[in-house]
Amino acid sequence: MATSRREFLKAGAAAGVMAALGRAAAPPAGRRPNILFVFTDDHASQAIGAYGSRVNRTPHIDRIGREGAVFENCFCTNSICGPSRATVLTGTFSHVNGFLRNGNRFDGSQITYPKVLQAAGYQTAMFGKWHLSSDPTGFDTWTILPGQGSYYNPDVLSAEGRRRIEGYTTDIITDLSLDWLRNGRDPQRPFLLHCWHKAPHRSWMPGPRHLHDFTGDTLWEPPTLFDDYSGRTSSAARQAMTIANHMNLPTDLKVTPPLMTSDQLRGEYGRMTPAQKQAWDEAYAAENRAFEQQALTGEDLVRWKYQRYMKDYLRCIASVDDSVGRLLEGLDESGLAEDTLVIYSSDQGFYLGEHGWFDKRWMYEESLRMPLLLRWPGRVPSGVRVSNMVQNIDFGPTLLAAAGTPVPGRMQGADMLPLTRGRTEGWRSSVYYHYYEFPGAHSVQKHCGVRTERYKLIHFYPVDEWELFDLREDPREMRSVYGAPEYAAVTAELKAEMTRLQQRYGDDTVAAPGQMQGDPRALGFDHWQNLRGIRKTEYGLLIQGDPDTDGASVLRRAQLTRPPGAGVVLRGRLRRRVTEGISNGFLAAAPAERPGDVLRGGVYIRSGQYLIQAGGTTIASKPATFAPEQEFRVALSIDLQARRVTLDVNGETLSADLPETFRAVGYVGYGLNRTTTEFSDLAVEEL
Ligand code: SGN
Ligand code: CA
Repeated sequence: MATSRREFLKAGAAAGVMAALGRAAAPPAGRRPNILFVFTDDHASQAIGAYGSRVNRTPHIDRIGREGAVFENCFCTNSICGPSRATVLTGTFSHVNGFLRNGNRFDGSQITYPKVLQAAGYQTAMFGKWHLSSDPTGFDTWTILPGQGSYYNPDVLSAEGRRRIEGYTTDIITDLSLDWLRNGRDPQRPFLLHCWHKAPHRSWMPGPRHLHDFTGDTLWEPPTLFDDYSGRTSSAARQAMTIANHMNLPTDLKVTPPLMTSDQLRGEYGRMTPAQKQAWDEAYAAENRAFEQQALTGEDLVRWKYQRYMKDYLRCIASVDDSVGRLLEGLDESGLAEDTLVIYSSDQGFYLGEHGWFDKRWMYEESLRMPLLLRWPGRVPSGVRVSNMVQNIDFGPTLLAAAGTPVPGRMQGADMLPLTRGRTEGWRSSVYYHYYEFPGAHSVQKHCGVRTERYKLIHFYPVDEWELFDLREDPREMRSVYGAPEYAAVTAELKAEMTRLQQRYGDDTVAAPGQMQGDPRALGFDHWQNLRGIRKTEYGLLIQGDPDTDGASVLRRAQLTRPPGAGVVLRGRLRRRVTEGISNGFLAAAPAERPGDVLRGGVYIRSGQYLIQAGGTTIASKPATFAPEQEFRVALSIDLQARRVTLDVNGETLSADLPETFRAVGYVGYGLNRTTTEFSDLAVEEL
């Protein structure tokens, strides 16, 4: 049962061999290959024919694998958009390239594989979703979507500025790519062409050609659609990505009476031409009417949402598959196919209802896994399936090795191409993962972990929760065996392996839970995040937040007498403990199912404001002046009937609408950002 000691020793020795593999690749015999890299956003391998999809067909994407290689175990290092892209470009883990979470700004001065190719004489072009905040570097030509971009009639950015292009974005990115391929480049030099799609990202808006695909079908349902998260840590249960509770009807599910005219859709729907709107409304009208009449509840409603979600997601993929078809045909027609390495991948995987979820972020299989198909005629055998574990750190080194260009020593991955010829000697036998974006969209706790062929160990380190999965016995990861005596030896080996990988890759960004002073449990708290310390004082509690991350909170169950109740008023006092730097403090509450979705109100001294925040976003604020030493009397009223939240600090009040998802007070407590604050005891009055 236990992974042998030898496997781990082999993994240790592999480091040197892998580095050699990556760096010693001989320049290819003939011409340097062109590279066409089609990258999508959130395309799960469960929705690709070549990976055994049970829900759709992708003949053109599959063709890449049939004429080349399918990598069955390609894993993301940090399964979220910007970080994955930064890793692909630089061949490094997030802690090395500095892009830890969406919203960071990519440092474009660092070395990337397009820059190396450009310096080696390649023409380089980038079209589509970039999502790294800073402008692309290393490309002769680029046209990108701003931020997440739009599905219809998108604005695009290039070195010349911003413009709007009419049409469906997946088709537009394909057109831009084909146009450059046919007319934009110098045919004498090899090229790198990035065709990086926005699709099939949320909110899954199909293009006009595929609006009616799957209508009337009933798609296969994953067996874990109604997962209740027992058998795993509280971190798994405390997310905000369920189809049941976190998908919204107007934008995600395209249901809102009257049809699509709601405010929430004004952004995307408002961009459409009258003809596009008409096609859109016609596609959804009949099913939406039927849905409204049925008034579904409970599991039936979840099933309906799943079907609608999946159909839209797969319709977006149908356009992506069309795109791949057109690009491959473009290569065939121009006689370039033989000399071109084609790679298809997506920035991470995605949940297609598994565990009841959509979205990604977790180290669990569906989001960890990236699709990866690669065709290089004459150099990669056709129809080969590679089962070795590769990662997105390997993309850059592989493409550079294919071009016969030296791989910069900073890159942490290795050339994957020898694997397609069965040369697997010395390849890694474990992969490392680290996710940082918490608090953040979908409330997935920070975690790091290690995966071997058979096991996966995950550490939700800010809350010191562990999970261990035996993937052979439990491939769906429904039951953590962490702590089971028969897995003690495996656990010890995996922990040692994780430390070894952290040292090897230089990851010192994991905040040791041991750094936390005091025990929130002993003080009656049930949930906390980004906390560094807590202890009792004469005044009440001295609480220290993680100095590197916003959004510390420490909460206890509300235990109200009149559930679900009309609401609460929280009353407490707080005072500054530090006289320098950021200093702040909030009273906080959270819904029962999602203690990570904190609603809080209080003082923020650095910005000179009283604030109400929901999930880290400010929803009401008022300027204030603060004395160096000051005490604040704070009352936070959450009125579930009037749907208002009101803050009173020393008699100054401000208020805002309650976020739509806040339906019952499950937790109450304190919040702060990167500082140490002293709070009095909390009084909770029921409305
Ligand atoms: C948006 C989405 C989230 C998604 C993130 C990150 N919400 O915020 O569901 O997790 O992007 O996606 S949405 O309502 O705006 O669609 S990523 O692919 O860019 O990392
Ligand atoms: Ca993504």
